[in-house]
Amino acid sequence: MNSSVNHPATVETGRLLSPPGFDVEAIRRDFPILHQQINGYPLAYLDSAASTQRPIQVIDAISRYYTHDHANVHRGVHTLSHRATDIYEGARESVRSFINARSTREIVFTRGTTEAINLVAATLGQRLTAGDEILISAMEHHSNIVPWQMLCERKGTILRVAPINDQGELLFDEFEKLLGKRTRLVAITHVSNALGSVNPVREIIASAHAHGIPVLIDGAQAIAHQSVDVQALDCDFYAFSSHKMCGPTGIGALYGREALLETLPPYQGGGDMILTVSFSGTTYNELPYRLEAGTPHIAGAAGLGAAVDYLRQVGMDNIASHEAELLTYASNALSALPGLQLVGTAAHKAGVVSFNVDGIHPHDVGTVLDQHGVAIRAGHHCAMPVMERFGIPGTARASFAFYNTRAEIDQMIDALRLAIRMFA
Ligand code: 7TS
Repeated sequence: MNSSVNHPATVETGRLLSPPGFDVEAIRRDFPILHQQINGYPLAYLDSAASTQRPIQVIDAISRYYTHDHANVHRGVHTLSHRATDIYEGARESVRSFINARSTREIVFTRGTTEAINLVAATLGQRLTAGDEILISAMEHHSNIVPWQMLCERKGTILRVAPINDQGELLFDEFEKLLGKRTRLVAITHVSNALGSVNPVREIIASAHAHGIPVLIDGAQAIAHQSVDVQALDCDFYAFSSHKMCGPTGIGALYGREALLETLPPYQGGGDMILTVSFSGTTYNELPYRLEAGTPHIAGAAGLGAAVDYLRQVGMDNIASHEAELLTYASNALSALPGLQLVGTAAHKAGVVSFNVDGIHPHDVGTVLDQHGVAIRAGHHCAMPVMERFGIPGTARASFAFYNTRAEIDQMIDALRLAIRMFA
């Protein structure tokens, strides 16, 4: 591993006050994609909430897997199949340890957060009946809304939505009032992708558990930005995507408490999820394989394992403090611009800043920024109910990762000043 992440913080990067032991320039050297010009400007990649970039260690792990080790898993007697199985199961162990799950039986590989939530809706959902309730919040991504709406259509279950305030914070009292006798699951995001709000997930889980209700946490926007300990949280399910944590696309995981996963019926049928098949009946495999039908994304797992190793080397606490610093810097600089409103001003926020500029459509903001090398996302961010709550069609959104710098935020602010002058 040619990692440069263990270097002491000898470089004071711009005016960035990096945490001790954290050298952002050394980290950036691990990310080949960051070193390019876009429209004549250095790329400022401020769209990590949509997808993070990958360090060379992850790219190399995937390339090494396909160059030396590829075969199908869990079935071969030959050497390559054993190697591929070791890599795939090794990644499961890395993920287990990263989130401090008790056992690898609790780590189910999926295509990502979306599939992880759909898996729970399709399996746990089978035993729900008309009138049972699922409780979500008003700040969910479509992935944590639509699977439940589809379940409601199939089963006659009812979707309850805990409201948020004008800052984009969950109204905890209102949430608690909605925990009822028919609530069968709370499904709530750890961090809002559109607003950046960090939910008080420990309190949410404790409160739901006091009523005997299991909790699914959508961890898509949290997993790469703070340390996550599923045992300390005491959650029942935790869903996340590899591509939002420096790993490849097309893979992610569902953590599930083993005792609860054991009660779930199979999700999809096919190879790997069975022990025996005959026309007189089929027996299912043990966890987690029972919930992973078919040939999995083995190369994806190789990359995800490398991504987890990389994040651990950088250190989740370093990542959280560096990003908190960027968030404060960006929020202050944006608030000082004329006609700019921040959308989402929760007291506890992650590295996401959503905003609107008077008289400029968010898509035009995005286009002008792209002309200046700055990548942000514009639109509803797959959270249309959030936009409806704030009475806006969309926002411009900058989102940060540990490889971002203050200089990139300055580049965005300069381009925004220009946009404001252009559209004035
Ligand atoms: N949940 C949250 C909170 C998200 O932010 C996203 C993706 C998902 C679920 C779905 O993840 P997937 O990997 O299964 O697609 N969020 C975003 C975003 O903010 N911009 O692009 C994708």
